[in-house]
Amino acid sequence: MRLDIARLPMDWIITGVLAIALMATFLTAFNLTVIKGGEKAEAPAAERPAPPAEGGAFQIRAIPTLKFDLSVLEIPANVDVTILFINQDTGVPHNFSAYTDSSAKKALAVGEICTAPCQNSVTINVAPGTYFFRCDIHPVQMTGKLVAR
Ligand SMILES: [Cu+2]
Repeated sequence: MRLDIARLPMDWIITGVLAIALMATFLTAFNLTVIKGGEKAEAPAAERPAPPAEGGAFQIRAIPTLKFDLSVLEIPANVDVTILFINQDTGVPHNFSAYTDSSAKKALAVGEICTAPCQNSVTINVAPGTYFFRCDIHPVQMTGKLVAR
């Protein structure tokens, strides 16, 4: 009788230890999966520049590779317009500059060149019309129309 009683808790202990070991294995595997998943999910977010401070801002992005996200940027005419330039073409320097036309001889605004991830802004005020914008570093690949109405 005593032996049986002494044996029963030993079985529980062994069972308990095995159960804990098994749970620990699962929890470790689960935690690793969660951490890996979290890293994967958060990596792009960390690379993403902060959103514009105020809503309704005019913005244009440089995106991979050597592209603007817009080929036409429409803005209101005869008011100060702030254009936020967001460079998301990681590791590549770009800027946003606006000119009266595609000869790019007369600048309306020349944005600061920055290497992604980065952002800056320019302010312009133009009469209604169709103008030209480009990245001054990549004047062949990165161009578009600036339309003021
Ligand atoms: Cu560029």
